[in-house]
Amino acid sequence: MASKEEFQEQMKNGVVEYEEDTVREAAQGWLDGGYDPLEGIMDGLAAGMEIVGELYDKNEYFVPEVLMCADALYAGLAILRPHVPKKEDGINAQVVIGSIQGDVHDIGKNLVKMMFDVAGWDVHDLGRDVPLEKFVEEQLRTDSEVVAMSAMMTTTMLGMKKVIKMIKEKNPNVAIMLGGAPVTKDVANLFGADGYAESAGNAVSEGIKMIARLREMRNK
Ligand code: B12
Repeated sequence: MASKEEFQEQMKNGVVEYEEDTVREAAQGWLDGGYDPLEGIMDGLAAGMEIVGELYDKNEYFVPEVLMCADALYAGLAILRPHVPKKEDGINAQVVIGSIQGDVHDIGKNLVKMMFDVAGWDVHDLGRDVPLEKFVEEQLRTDSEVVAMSAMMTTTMLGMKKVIKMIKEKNPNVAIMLGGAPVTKDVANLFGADGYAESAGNAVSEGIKMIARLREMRNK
């Protein structure tokens, strides 16, 4: 049987080389070896997608290759994701999440969604290319305290500012979190968001901080 490092490399390279079967086998081997599924997702699958991003930036990969890489990543995710344990001491909270209108990038959003999910939050996932008003409607429908939006393009990112304005007008007691490659803490502040996280790894802790501030304000 391959070692932990070997399985991790196979997942990473399998995503880069868009070899779905290799990724599936390595993900299964990772599970059979008793290794942490979340670590496999982040350090194997997502790490592979980072390399894909670099290849795309260097014009070595184009959209068709990248799409196949995304498929390979999702094939591995389908195997590992059901085995990520839910935290028992999760807080009682709801989040609406989606990739903003015009943006079909959803890999990062789905990783963030997974982190909220395993942390015990109720997650209302609107998917990708979500019309701006849909975020407002879903927040009102579910009465969620947090709305999390993802944008991967500088053009689509601007839609988030509009959503923040629309939500705050209807309901000021909502904490809005932004993320995605072109978004920075400064952009989030400028747009009037309440929170920002650079990666899926710290999205939940940022969400918890926002909720604590919100509940404190409500109790004043
Ligand atoms: C994969 C990919 C695609 C895939 C998407 C598949 C899918 N299902 O998602 C496909 C091939 C469809 C695609 C299409 C396009 N793409 Co593209 N794509 C990428 C690529 C290579 C990787 C993105 C990715 O998945 N990264 C891996 C994940 C794990 O990382 P992540 O998304 O950054 O997410 C992490 C954090 O950002 C954060 N995060 C993300 N969302 C959120 C949300 C919240 C709330 C929080 C807290 C955190 C958070 O947490 C995540 C995990 O840690 C990037 C290049 C890059 N370097 O980013 C280009 C990139 C995003 N694409 C780009 C472009 C231009 C396009 C196209 C216009 C290309 C074209 N000519 O058609 C189309 C646009 C389609 C559209 N309308 O959306 C540009 C955007 C440029 C810009 N700044 O505006 C990039 C940056 C490439 C480049 N350098 O030019 N793309």
